[in-house]
Amino acid sequence: MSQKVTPKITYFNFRGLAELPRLICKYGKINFEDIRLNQEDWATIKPTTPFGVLPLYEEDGKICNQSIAISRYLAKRVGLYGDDDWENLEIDSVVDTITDLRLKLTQVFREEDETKKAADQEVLINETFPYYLERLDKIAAQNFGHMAAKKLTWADFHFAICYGMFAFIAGEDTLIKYKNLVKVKDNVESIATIKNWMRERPVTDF
Ligand SMILES: N[C@@H](CCC(=O)N[C@@H](CS)C(=O)NCC(=O)O)C(=O)O
Repeated sequence: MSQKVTPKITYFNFRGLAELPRLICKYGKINFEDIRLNQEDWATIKPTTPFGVLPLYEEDGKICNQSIAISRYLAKRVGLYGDDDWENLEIDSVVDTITDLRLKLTQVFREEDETKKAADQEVLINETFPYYLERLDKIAAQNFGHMAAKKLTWADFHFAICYGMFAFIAGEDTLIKYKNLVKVKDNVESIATIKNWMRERPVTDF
């Protein structure tokens, strides 16, 4: 990838929404500046950003937000995309579905009313997770341990990152029965560049 200046990924000191573009860069050996803002710096910078949210991706004086769009762009560059439009549709579709599930999880976590939060968490674990994970597991089986296109794509990376969040809420024991999904995660985490990144990245809770 030819680039005049080292690209920058700006986010907070979390894995969060920046981990997918970071992981894709690590996989594709795209050198990038891993900028992690504290709240004070963010308050200063926020009004200068396109939509007042992170992560941001900067390259050659240009800047863009939206973690999934950024990830798709980077995935194309490093060969983590499909071979045709249909494969790309399959990949995008499963990426968005995984994102839907992650959003359901974060909604529960942001709930401030403790009684409602406990009830919502119950539904999440007993209904929402099984509904999504059973279906995603079937997709992973049909794709031989991948989320789409029967090969390694950025959708696998997205799932591998979200797996940690899902396991944190539902418990590792609950997820272990989705054997094909565990395979997707293990596959990604066994890639040498990813293994190295997981070892060297800042340790954060999420
Ligand atoms: N859909 C956006 C969501 C971005 C977003 O909500 N970012 C949050 C952090 S996870 C943020 O910047 N919050 C700080 C703020 O709103 O001041 C994406 O995927 O990039």
